[in-house]
Amino acid sequence: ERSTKNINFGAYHTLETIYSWMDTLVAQYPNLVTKEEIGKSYENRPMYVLKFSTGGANRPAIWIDTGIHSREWVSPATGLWTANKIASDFGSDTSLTSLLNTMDIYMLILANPDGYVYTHTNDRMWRKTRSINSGSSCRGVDPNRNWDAGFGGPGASTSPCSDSYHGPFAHSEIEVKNVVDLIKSHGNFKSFISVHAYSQLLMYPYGYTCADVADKAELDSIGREAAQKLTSLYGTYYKVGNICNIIYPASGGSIDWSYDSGIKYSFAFELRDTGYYGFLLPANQIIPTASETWLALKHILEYVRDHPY
Ligand code: PAY
Ligand code: ZN
Repeated sequence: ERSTKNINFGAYHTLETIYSWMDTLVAQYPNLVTKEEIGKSYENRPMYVLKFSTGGANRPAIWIDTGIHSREWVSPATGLWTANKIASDFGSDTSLTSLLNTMDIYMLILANPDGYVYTHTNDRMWRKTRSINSGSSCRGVDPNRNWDAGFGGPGASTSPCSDSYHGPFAHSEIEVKNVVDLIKSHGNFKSFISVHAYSQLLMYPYGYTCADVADKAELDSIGREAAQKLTSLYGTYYKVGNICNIIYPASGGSIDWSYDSGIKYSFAFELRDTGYYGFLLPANQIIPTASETWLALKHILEYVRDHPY
């Protein structure tokens, strides 16, 4: 497009356009939004988080990442819309405003920048990172099997050619390590939300085991209420449950790691659809997807705000 000022939220964009739009957002809302580089990707691209903060020092915070799997394009597209929504509603939406008066929100919109670029240039169906695997001609590690949470367990592959390859060791992927380092050094995250597509699910831990988490009852009820709000907009049906039971066992996932690191309100979304278009969700569904998802996100955010721990 001619200008990122007029970015079309109803279209899919390249990494370059998304990164330059971030600067536009920061310029438009300098008292709320900053852009911070959390490190570089394997191929040396910067990884940026958008931080929404009204001040304070190390306030309790909410983490939202999109695009960890590069082919799931509606995820970062929803992230863009959501970042703009948070910035533009601040000051007028009383609930969001009260939240931002006591908490910060961090959004990592492109959690797998190398993979994202590769889906634009070479292979639309690329899921993993782009790191070189020693002893194999197959590249990439599944960045949602690489976290130090049941690493190497069920639902992860030992084969570098697999789409669910867990990698040589936990946090081997610099993209994962950058997030782990930020979350640990910050030390005050209360919620961790990872956004994938597709399947229309709202999930909580665990994926590495089908055993219940200690907070299952609470997470399940938050998830159900959030999904109900999502459905209220257009009738989109979501299932709610723990990863292992409602999709499949999957070890080394991000929200299992965050939960086991003490971040109780850990959730993962699988956005639209249920497989008709799958990863190739038409762009005219981006804004409806983001709009309905926002209702669920807002419910989680408000719950976290109202239940300090
Ligand atoms: O945290 O979302 C989670 C765990 C389950 C996902 C995973 O395999 O990492 C589910 C898949 C995903 O979003 O990556 C589902 C999609 C449709 C796929 O690639 O199979
Ligand atoms: Zn995914």
